[in-house]
Amino acid sequence: MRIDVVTIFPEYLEPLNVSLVGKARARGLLDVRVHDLRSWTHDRHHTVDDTPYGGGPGMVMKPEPWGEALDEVTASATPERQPVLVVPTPAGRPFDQALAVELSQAPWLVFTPARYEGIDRRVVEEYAQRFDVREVSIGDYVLAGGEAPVLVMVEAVARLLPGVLGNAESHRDDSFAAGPMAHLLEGPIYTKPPQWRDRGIPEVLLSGHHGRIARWRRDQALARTAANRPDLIARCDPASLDDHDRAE
Ligand code: 6GU
Repeated sequence: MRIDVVTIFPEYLEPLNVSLVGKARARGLLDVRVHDLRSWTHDRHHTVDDTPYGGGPGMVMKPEPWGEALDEVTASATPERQPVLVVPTPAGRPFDQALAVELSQAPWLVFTPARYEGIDRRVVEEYAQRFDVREVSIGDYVLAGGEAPVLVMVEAVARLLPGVLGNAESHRDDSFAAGPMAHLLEGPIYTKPPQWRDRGIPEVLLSGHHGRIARWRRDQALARTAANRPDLIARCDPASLDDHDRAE
């Protein structure tokens, strides 16, 4: 997969050199290119913002640098290889695992993280005529810019790409993954030592009884989901939970 990011803070994307995403890049599974929006300005001050029409607080990102940047970055698009433009904005559709899976199936993502109050609306309108454009929010709070959301979305997408995670099974019981545990949060996990500060391991995990372990994990997942995300319980299919018990 190719990923382009156009930003006025290229250094904010440095974490894409680290850990899972950094390794995926080093292994050639992911081609990430970060671009400085100001390189598509032509005035001495590399101006990217201006005051909003109609008044109001803050500044708006000017359309011209974005237009030149996106024209150049997407110049190699073909009917067979179309980029999906991902526009981070608190006014976007909520980012979730289903959207991460969908984006992970695209050959090419272009992210346009904005600062200030956002980008002149005409930019989204213009590129929506040419490409699949997704305005996406990472949650119900306001950040100072879209760069941190890009880090979040790229990591969520990258770990779904073939070959990025060591073990293909690693996705299966993820919180929010599709399948029998869909809509349930993951329960608690344990490792050695078996005693730590007078705290032991739940008996069942030492029993070797896979059926009981699976049922216990499901019960823990349900209890945690009920406590932290009661909204998710309603979306849970009781029959598929029983399938999960039988599958183990
Ligand atoms: Cl994508 N951008 C900004 N600025 N704030 C946000 C967001 C995005 N998602 C949640 N808050």
